[in-house]
Amino acid sequence: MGMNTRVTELLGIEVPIVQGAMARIANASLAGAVSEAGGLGIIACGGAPLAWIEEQVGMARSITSKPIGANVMLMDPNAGAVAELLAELRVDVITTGAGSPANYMQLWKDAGIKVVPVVASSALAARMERLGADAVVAEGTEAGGHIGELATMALIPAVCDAVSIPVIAAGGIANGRGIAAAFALGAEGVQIGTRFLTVDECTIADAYKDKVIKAKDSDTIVTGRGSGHPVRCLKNAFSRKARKLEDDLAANGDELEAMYVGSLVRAIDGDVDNGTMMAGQSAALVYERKAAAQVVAELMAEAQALGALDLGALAAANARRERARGASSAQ
Ligand code: TUI
Repeated sequence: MGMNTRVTELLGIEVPIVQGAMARIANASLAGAVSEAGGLGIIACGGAPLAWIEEQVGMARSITSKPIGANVMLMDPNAGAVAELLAELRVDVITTGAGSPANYMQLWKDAGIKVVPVVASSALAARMERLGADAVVAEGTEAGGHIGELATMALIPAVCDAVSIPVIAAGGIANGRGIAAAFALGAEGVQIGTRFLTVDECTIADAYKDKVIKAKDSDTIVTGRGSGHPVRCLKNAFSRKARKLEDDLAANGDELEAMYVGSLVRAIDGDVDNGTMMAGQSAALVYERKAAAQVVAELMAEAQALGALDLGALAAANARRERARGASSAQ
């Protein structure tokens, strides 16, 4: 099952699959299972108390001796304290989302941590490379949660052409076909969130998992575009109401703000009508509940069966791209 790319080498993992950080969802149970299966599990620190983060990192380390990552949500008012705690805990990898990690990059690098910012444009990817990022996750708008504008199909090759560090593709990938497609676009790894929502080790309520499994391709909605914080989640009474209220933000701002308080946790606890069920468009491709290790094995088997992971061919294609990039920037 093993398959080495610059991403597996950099992160010290066996298969080029990173588990997406899902706020209030991705805990030690999920991250430990994905890492133990050979991918990189990520503990999501967004909105979490420091004591919880420390506890979860410890628990993940008791589940697996393989590398473990953590994610810092940069819009979190507590991001600075989380950044320092993770440096002290010396997690193996830090990914960041929803902003620029410029202020923490040196702290983490000095702690020997691999830094992998999540970006939604080639401009930010190039900035992250200049700041010393070890790799980037390029996340298309198909993803769940807080999203950018560009679709994965256009974003991944643009980011690959803009940087020399390895690119991990995210947004809309939930099976081996998606992995093969991402590699064809130049990525050397994938980040997958939504597919891991329904695995046995993911501790969200069964009702939330059932909604992901039932979702079709048109069953996600983006709220918050008007306020500058677009978030993709499953359609339900709550997200439809939020979208309606957004039509008159000036009049409904306070009501919206009150609605959102605790809405992630409500969904996670099973209130699928009154909570925010973050999920990506790839929810349409999630059909069942099984163990994380089984999902990882299936993803790799399917990607390899597609013949798309011919590493010799991919290395040659990437070298050609790199030469073309050098030639064009020398002009
Ligand atoms: O961060 C994410 N996805 C997230 S964070 C999150 S937590 C949350 N909780 C409640 C309400 C809202 C959010 C849920 N999902 N993905 C990574 C990502 N980062 N996608 C897009 C970006 C991004 C966008 C703009 C990164 C940087 C950026 O601009 C940075 C700059 O300073 O130029």
